[in-house]
Amino acid sequence: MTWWQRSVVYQIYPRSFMDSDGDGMGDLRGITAKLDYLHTLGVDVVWLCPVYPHGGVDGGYDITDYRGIAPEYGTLADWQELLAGLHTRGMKLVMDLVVNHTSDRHPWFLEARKGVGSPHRDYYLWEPGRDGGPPSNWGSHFGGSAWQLDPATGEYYLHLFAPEQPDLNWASPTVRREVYDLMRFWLDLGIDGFRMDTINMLSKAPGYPDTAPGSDYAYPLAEEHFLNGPELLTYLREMHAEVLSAYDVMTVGETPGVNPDQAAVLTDPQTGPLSMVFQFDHMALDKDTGSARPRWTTVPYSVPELKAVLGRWQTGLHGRGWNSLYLSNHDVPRMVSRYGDDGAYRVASAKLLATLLFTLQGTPYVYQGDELGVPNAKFTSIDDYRDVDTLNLYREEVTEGGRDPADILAMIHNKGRDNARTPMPWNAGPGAGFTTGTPWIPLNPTYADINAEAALADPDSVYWYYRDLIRLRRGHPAIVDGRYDDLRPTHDTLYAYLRTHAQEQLLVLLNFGGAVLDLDGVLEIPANAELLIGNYAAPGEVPSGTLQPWEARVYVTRTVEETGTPG
Ligand code: TEU
Repeated sequence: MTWWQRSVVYQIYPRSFMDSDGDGMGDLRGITAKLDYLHTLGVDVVWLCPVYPHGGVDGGYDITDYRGIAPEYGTLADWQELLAGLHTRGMKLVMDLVVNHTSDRHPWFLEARKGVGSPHRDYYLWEPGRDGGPPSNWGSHFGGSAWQLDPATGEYYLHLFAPEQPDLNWASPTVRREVYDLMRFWLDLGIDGFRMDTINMLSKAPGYPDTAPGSDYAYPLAEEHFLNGPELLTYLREMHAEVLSAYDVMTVGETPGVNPDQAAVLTDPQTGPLSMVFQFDHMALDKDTGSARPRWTTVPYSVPELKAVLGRWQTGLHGRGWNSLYLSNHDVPRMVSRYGDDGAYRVASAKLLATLLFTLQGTPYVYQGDELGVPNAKFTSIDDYRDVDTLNLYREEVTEGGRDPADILAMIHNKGRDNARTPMPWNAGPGAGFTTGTPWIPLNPTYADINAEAALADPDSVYWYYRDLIRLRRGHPAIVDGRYDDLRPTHDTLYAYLRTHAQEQLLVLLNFGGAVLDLDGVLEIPANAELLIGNYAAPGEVPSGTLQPWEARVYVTRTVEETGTPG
């Protein structure tokens, strides 16, 4: 097993983590000031979302300078201090690599748009229009056409995200060399890896064929024409050979729409260009796929389906590749609101979800604030939102489409990206201890009750449970390396699985939902089972045969010493 297979990663969204200078925005010195908080939690790696100079359109994912630090975050010296602070504590740093697109204010694009003869022209993807409109019907992730007319030349450029995020032309060897150079820049400064933004969108289908409409919208997302495209593996293998193979680093590719077989190729221990992927199958469980905008809809998810999806990934990659484990990030709602119960069972369900994350095979990712059980923000006024994706939805549906604002706000309450982007609640004081100024986005309304100071003072908090789970994971090879077997795949609320390794076997029991579950006739807990951790019962205790609402338990049921034979 490699260090990154044994690691737990903590994701920092820098503008919302900690503000050290009172401008209302998180910054690097703020993060450095909180490293002991992370060290106590026990995480091994920090993934830092983009801190580079940017165009201000997509929370830093529209980069104008790949080798710099945005002024609101500090300086390169501040960044080096952060890196040193992590390394001194035995932690590592993973940076965000956003190279499917740049900002339209990146010098490459400013040059490219000067004219069809510009030496930088082919850094981007330009096409003539068709019948007085865009070259194809591809839609952007953030709404509208994925093609933007450049009036100066009469050509369109492709942007899979906002118009201010033009896609790079990966077919150009010059572009690829530029990317490899900037990767070496950070690697040579001593970072420990990259999280690669939308990395399986690099290779687009030749000719940009139209996609089937599938909905009322004029510009559907043409995923089949840009996810896992024909040259993707060639590019990633080249990147690995030219750059990554020279460093002991981890890489995690953000890869929507991959299946376990494709992920196994990407992360094969011998030949895979990446360490692991972020797959999205479990992110689709609560979508109404039949609707016009599935991504913005919410239907109750089914526990058997959750088990089927996670199980397919557990068995599909076992021994063949490596997966990440996550239930939230800066793009999706808070996990306790989405998969748990952020009302009466907020603490219990946050702990249950963590138990799931930390006992499956893969590298777990903790998104900032989830270790406190922070729920969705659910702002009641559209003025409180900042995310381009959310504001575009509101404009298209309410301002232009005439729909009831209440309906659209309900969608945003469930699925808006700003739910997870509110400032870290450090304490109950002004600015939640995040800032002495005015935060760039309002605080989560729950901060007076749900904050780090309160969690640290409460031995039963979600935070300490996370710390215990991280320790547990470290001490049990069955969690990192063991086989996974789902014991009751079709049960409606019980998620019960074994993790089996040569030296031991663990049994995990998770009661999804607010109902008490009598295990009699459902599943027998072996007589020798020893409780390692639980969100109701304490280690060593003999708990009852009944699971409380959102109860989670992890047992060890066999060790080599007991059976004498490795299994
Ligand atoms: O996200 C891209 C991505 O694939 C998903 O987040 C998806 O596009 C989105 O949820 C809509 O379906 C990455 C970053 O994580 C995100 O913050 C950026 O906005 C985006 O890329 C563009 O860089």
